Amino acid sequence: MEREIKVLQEKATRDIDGARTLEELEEVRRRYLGRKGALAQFIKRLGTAPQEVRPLLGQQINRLREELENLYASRMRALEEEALQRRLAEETLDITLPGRRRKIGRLHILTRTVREIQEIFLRMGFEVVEGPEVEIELYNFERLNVPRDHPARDMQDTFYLEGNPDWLLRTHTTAVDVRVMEGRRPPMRVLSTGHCYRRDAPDASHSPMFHQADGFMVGEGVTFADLKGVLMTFAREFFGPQTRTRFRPSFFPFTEPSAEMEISCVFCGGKGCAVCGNGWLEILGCGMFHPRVLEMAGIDPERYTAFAFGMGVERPAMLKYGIDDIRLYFENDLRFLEQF
Ligand code: 2NL
Repeated sequence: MEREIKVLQEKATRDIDGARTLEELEEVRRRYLGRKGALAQFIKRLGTAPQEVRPLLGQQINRLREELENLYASRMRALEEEALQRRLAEETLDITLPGRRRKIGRLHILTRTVREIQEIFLRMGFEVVEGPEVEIELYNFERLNVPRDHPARDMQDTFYLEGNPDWLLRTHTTAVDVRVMEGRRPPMRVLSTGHCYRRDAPDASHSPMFHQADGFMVGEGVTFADLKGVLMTFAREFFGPQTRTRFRPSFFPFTEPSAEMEISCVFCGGKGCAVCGNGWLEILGCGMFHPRVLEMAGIDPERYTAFAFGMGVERPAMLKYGIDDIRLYFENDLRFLEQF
């Protein structure tokens, strides 16, 4: 039996040291130190041993139990420490790491351009207004002297809403100007800005939704010279003081005379290049109110005169920032948007 105790000691020691987890260690403990374990079996068998060796064997068994219990306890501590270290390594919270930076947004370049245009006109005494994007023919066309058979009023060119044949998406913010005039007496200096819609297939220079700034000034003695002064000032404020302007005759149903304002090319300075061709870039349409437009607005054309202008926002911004495709504005690609 002494020999067996020796074998058991070696085996138990090897098993305790070899336990890889707390579960394995518990299993080993039950096998040797448990109520039905190997040591308990020895105690039971002690009764069958010769009387004279019993005390010695009992002593050896007790010593072995003590030794194994100590071994068990220290292995347990080692495994617990190991588990703790593993958790600490896995669940570590490194407070020296820099925080995750929250991306800061910005206003869209077109929103900023609209605001810049608004500020230039505000400095010249204009007030800034906005109005509905769904309009009726009265404000979008009729009051502007656009004839019923004009191509702009065709389904091909304008978005009409289902359900009511009179409703449409405004094709210019000029409609807002008309609304403003309806409820007021001159003098007035007003700029309207916002989205407009036209049935265009998108390409590098067309978008079915775009932005406009449209303005007018009504008063006694307002002349084409006032128009030129205001619009030349705008051009220099927006494109820079080196900018030259010129006015070429044009036609709009709501103004007479009508003109287009051109600026010296922002790329070549007016010498002529691939963008401008002849050195000039068309920026906006303008003119003196047609007397019928004043009359329909309830303003006496014998007493008052007015000038007006309308411009897109996308194209001037493309020229100013060197953007070569209008679709870039609306694709929402951050690589584009973040440049401004
Ligand atoms: C263009 C041309 C224009 C106007 C807009 C206007 C406003 C009123 C009365 C008369 Cl209330 N006219 N606005 C005048 C001439 C031209 O826009 O090419 N826009 C992009």
